[in-house]
Amino acid sequence: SPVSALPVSLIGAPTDVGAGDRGARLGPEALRIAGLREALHGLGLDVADRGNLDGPPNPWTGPVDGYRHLDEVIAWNRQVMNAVSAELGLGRMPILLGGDHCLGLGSITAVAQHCRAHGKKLRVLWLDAHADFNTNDITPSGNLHGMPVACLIGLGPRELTHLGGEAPAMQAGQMRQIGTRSVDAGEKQLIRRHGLPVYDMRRIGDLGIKRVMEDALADLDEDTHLHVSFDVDFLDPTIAPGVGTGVAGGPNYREAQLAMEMIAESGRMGSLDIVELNPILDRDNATALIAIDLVESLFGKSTLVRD
Ligand code: B3U
Ligand code: MN
Ligand code: MN
Repeated sequence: SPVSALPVSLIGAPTDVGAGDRGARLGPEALRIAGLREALHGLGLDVADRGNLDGPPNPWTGPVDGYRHLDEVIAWNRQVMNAVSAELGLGRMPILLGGDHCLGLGSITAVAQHCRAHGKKLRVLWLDAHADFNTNDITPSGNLHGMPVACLIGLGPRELTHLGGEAPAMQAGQMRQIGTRSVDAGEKQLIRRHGLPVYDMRRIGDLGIKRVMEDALADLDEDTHLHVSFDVDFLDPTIAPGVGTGVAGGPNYREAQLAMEMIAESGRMGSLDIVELNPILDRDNATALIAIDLVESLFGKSTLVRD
């Protein structure tokens, strides 16, 4: 039985303007073909597919001032922010189908605005191999999918930090990063300076995924909106090869599934991103299928024999 009573809305954002590889623009269709809507419907949820947003094509040019495709990233994030806002306004749970992870900025900016307007607390779970906490002076690539977390806490170009009008959209302390294992040198310093809470793979090894998720989900109450930003490269690449920047040493199937089950049991998830799926690099859409399987767990599919 589904944990969420909220109806859900799928929003496709077919772009890879923030990524270093092309192919994440095909993510929304791969998730649809693998049966995302049907899977959620099968859990008893009311699911509407809003189709795909429209935005500029990927110009595939180099970085300017440390940013690749900044204008295009701004345009796509505006579209995403408006679409996510509209669904939240209708009392529905937006599920953003990326697209690369630069879109987490638009999605979470909308969620943070919604929380401010309704006096809700915000907690963001960032499930990702990467911290996505770079800025233009420290990025090794100029790719904006490596920068959305920095933009969310007010570090970045004004058009992105102020996407929702005010900046910052959120505080570092409202986020919990989980599964982190690839962080650039400058990014590490910035994480320390801003006190960004990170449960990296070493910590998952030390404590186990259960303790880590208990910590990351601690002190949620009925006034908390939980946003889950699921970068598919969170998963170990042996089970999820269809991503542009896979990093060895990630959560295995059962660890990821338990994390999702515990999020479902918190009962607080109000919005979700599924990003960085790259079908061009996948085998037989296997990564889309595993992502959907884990999203079912996020929505309450249980492995308990007696529940
Ligand atoms: N930290 C690197 C690599 C990266 C970040 N996010 C992804 N890759 N997917 C960068 O380019 O910022
Ligand atoms: Mn990411
Ligand atoms: Mn990543």
